[in-house]
Amino acid sequence: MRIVDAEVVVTSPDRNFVTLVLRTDDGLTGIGDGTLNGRELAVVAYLREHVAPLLLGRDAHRIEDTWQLLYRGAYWRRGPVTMAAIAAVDVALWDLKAQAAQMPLYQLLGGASRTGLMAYGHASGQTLPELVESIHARLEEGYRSIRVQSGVPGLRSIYGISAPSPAQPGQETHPTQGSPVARPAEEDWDSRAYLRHLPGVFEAVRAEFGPELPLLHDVHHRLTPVQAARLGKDLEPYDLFWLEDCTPAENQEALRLVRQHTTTPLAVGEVFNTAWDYQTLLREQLIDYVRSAVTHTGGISHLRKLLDQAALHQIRAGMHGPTDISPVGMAAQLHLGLAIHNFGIQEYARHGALTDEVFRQTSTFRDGHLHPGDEPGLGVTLDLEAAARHPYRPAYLPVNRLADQTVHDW
Ligand code: GCO
Ligand code: MG
Repeated sequence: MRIVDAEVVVTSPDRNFVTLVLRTDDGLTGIGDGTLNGRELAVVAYLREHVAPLLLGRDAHRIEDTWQLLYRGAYWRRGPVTMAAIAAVDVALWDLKAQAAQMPLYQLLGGASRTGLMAYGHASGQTLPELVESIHARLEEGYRSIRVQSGVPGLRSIYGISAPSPAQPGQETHPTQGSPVARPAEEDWDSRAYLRHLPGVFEAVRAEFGPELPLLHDVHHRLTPVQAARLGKDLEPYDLFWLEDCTPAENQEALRLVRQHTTTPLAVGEVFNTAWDYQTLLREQLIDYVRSAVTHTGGISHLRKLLDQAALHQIRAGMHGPTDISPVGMAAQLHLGLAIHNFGIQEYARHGALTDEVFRQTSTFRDGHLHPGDEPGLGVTLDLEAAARHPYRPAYLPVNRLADQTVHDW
């Protein structure tokens, strides 16, 4: 099974996606997601210019060897662009191998460890009644676990929610794209106002929905360790499933302080891209859930190693799954999550109808649980004609500022 073609497809049905398409001499096509929200074209160039030429003529069965070749062979290690590009290759190779074996991919990863993957959806509201309505809407869609994000009095936006802010056209022209330069939307932030407001939100949500419903919350890297410790303590009465990214996680040691002060479970790592980023967190048992996505962590091969290491510490997978993970990346993590023992929960934000036209999927969502389906491979096909109808659109993630205009973590 030799690789004869490596094509990088950029499409923007509801948002931008980068997909690697590998074709083999025996007529199979495998796909992998390399989408890096807001920096998509960096991965495209990395794949097209530096990776695709190395793949031509290689044996597509040699997944681990290809991974090591791309990782060690580059000399320069880690980083979101490199690891997203390697992920796209890795997932496309697993897709090919599973198609060649005529098995759904989860069978090659050890077979199913459960009947389906518990998924959580996003609810948010500027005010409490809007939030309650949003939770009801998710429950009606079939979700059985909910991430709760709330507006904060005095702040303009509900922070950290996944809908991309529309690009703000600037005056200048982009040097290579010829179109007006896109500008990131600006949001505002006040940690003290947030810390005062949030416990009351969870108190009201628990009063409305009762003790059973698993509730999650994402702090989006905004607090200092001591602030995060206080928030974790304040939220203990409301029994959160997890508190996510309470501090900027690249400072792994910060989680020690948080951990010493609260029993609220902690989830970290959507912005990490290798297992090495978790060494202190795992060894010292500072977190409860690993947030890494297949797409941002070097693919199934590398994330599997990280999750197996996490399993030794009773730390479970809570893989990142907003809409910037494409249906291809999501399918990869559904197969992985079905197979591993230490699966915890899967984030699941539904894509729009246009995305579903471009990426045909076999996965199902029933009674709060996802399943990747039983077609050979990943179970996702990319419709190249549909993809071509939606060209790349420049877009940035928002940036965030304090009242005095200091840039803060978004
Ligand atoms: C989440 C995330 C996302 C990110 C997004 C950035 O937990 O779902 O925080 O919503 O903001 O992936 O691209
Ligand atoms: Mg998050």
